[in-house]
Amino acid sequence: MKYGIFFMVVLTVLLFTTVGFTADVEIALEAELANVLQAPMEIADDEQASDGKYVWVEGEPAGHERDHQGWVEFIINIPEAGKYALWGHVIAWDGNSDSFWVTWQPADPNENAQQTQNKQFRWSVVHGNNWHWDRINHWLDEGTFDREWEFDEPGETVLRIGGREDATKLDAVFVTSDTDAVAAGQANVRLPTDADRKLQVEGLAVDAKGKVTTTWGSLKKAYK
Ligand SMILES: [Ca+2]
Ligand SMILES: [Ca+2]
Repeated sequence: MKYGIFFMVVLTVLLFTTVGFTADVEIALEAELANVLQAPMEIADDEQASDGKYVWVEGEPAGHERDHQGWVEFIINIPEAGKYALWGHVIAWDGNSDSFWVTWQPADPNENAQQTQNKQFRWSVVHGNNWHWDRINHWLDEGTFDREWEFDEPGETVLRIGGREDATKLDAVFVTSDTDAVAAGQANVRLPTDADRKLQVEGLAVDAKGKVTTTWGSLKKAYK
């Protein structure tokens, strides 16, 4: 009997250890529930989008009238140190509406890429008129390469996705510690579920700071 309990404890510990070492961290975020929404980035409706909404800097396909303006910012609590990749659920009509600026602190510096135009932070979005997943890359002069971010410790991080070419659309973001996957199917990407949205909103309430609370108030109004 004593041994029975002993083995059950060992098995339980082994099981949790195995799960702990093999499971990827996966966080699904709704773009329109971002902690900060900076105009002219705005929330728009599309019944094909996750939860019926997405964010964009409104524009015509070849408009370029409001490039390099507006952003969404997500405060993401990552549960463990390590490398991470990001996927965006997007629409990019054409070559004039297919890019964003992306920084994720503290792995990236506190740099306003819309001002510095630093190509390290330039995301070339794969084209498509229907919602599709694209792994966030950096579009350098040498080509376009998948990005990964390394965090030395768990905790609060700040992801900013800023407008580069107007009319590029962002519906949702998927955070994963699987940095090897190059196709969405391999990366186990998912659109946010009700549980994900609840976590995104309530996680914010727990961590809210003055600035975020204010922004959230106005965003909630816009979201209704
Ligand atoms: Ca372009
Ligand atoms: Ca959405």
